[in-house]
Amino acid sequence: MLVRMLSDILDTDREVYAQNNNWVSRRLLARADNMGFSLHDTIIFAKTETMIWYKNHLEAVYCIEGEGEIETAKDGTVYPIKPGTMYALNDHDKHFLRAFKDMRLVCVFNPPLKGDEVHLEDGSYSLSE
Ligand code: 9YT
Repeated sequence: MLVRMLSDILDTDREVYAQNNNWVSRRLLARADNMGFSLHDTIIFAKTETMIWYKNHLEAVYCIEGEGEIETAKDGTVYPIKPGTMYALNDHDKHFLRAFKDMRLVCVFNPPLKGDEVHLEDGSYSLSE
């Protein structure tokens, strides 16, 4: 059984800031935990826009606080995000993520992140070696 508090991982190497400081991701479960997915408690900071294209991963996102939107790159469809919204990038969908207020998101990645990844320039995470 794994039991962890968010407070246990703050200020550790499981707390990872985006290089542009658009978000901070607290990796509650990572690859070494051998669950087959990683689980993150992520804050997207207000007034930011992030281009994301997880070519190597599937991600599901559940919003528990804040307000924002995603816009698909393929056809410009905009989906509002508020507490209770879930979206799943089941087609590796390239998109823009915007936060109007700080958004707190629970994120699940398959395959799991190693835990220290930040976005590459193309908006992806590399596949952990
Ligand atoms: C929703 C999203 O993908 N935000 C970027 C950070 C990422 N989810 C992470 O590593 O927690």
